[in-house]
Amino acid sequence: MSKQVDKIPTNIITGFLGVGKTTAIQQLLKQKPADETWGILVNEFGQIGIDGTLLSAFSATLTDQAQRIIVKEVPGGCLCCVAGLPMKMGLNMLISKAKPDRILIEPTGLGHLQQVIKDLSGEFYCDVLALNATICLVDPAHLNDAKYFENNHFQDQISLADVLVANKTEQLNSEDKARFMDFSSQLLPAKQSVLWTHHGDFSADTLTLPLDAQRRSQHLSAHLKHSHTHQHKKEPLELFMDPRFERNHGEGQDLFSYGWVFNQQQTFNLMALATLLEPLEVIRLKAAIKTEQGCFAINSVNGECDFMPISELEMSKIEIISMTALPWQQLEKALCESLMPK
Ligand SMILES: Nc1nc2c(ncn2[C@@H]2O[C@H](COP(=O)(O)OP(=O)(O)O)[C@@H](O)[C@H]2O)c(=O)[nH]1
Ligand SMILES: [Mg+2]
Repeated sequence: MSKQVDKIPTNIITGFLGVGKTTAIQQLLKQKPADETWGILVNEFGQIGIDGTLLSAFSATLTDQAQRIIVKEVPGGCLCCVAGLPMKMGLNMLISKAKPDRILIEPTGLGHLQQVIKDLSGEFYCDVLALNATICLVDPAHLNDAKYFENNHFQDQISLADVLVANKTEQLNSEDKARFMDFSSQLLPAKQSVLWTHHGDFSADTLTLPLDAQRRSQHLSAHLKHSHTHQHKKEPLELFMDPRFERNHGEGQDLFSYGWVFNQQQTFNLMALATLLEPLEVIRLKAAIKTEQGCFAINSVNGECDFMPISELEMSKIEIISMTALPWQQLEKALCESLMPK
């Protein structure tokens, strides 16, 4: 007699760079039943991977649930470009090692979502995963900002979503609120649900809503029209080596990423690093750092920089995503000058 194997309910949590996807996953993890194991697959545009570190540090604070949260990171490029081997390896490892009761996937804010959905609902995974609603977070203020609104990825994410979540709503003015209401009510086909929240706080019941197969197939055929033309360039920037860190640089989709991973012995001076990073006006900056005052997560979206204490880290990681090429040598020199003297 063949054994019935339950498919693993899986959701993609999507949205543009810095909109609050990782924050939403943290809120969902708080609602995880203590006897369930959840697997989280995170992919980042940059090469070094920080969300995985932050999610693991966060799950360690959830005392009851921590041991049943498994985070797997797939750094380097958008999920569709690494959707081949690295993503499948990451996902397969999650499925086989963690045997999760539920999977949440956070693709980079720039991935070609259609391809990811197609792969996850294709023959390779259809017997293993039950792909549920795709949940897209949007900062309603971005509807009035051409940098976001005219971006293909931003638009794709919204049209492919089954559930739209307006996030960061606590900082909206009434004009932005009205614009979002208007916009979301006119979307066709209509969304299964439109939620209104801040700090990614919505009910985990949303995860059980189904994926709309019709929406998916419409977009898969539309997708054929605009083919996959973007490229990711990975340049190691290995002009000279420094034993204190490794550096990474990536380029693609009109964005530049710069990352540094410092070795375990290096500790930053918190004030010096804050003075360096806070004025940087880049589209996204993420870091997990060791300082003389403890460990911190740094999150900056469009120049708004936020430092949050976190649990112990093995090493410091800093990643910057910019719409223009940055003078990375200068930045790197300043980062090194912000290290505590040995
Ligand atoms: N003001 C405000 N900040 C938020 C909200 N949600 C997330 N953030 C912050 O936005 C930054 C980026 O969030 P993150 O979850 O890392 O975004 P992701 O890049 O989409 O994963 C972090 O500093 C979050 O604390 C919100 O509703 N309001
Ligand atoms: Mg994230």
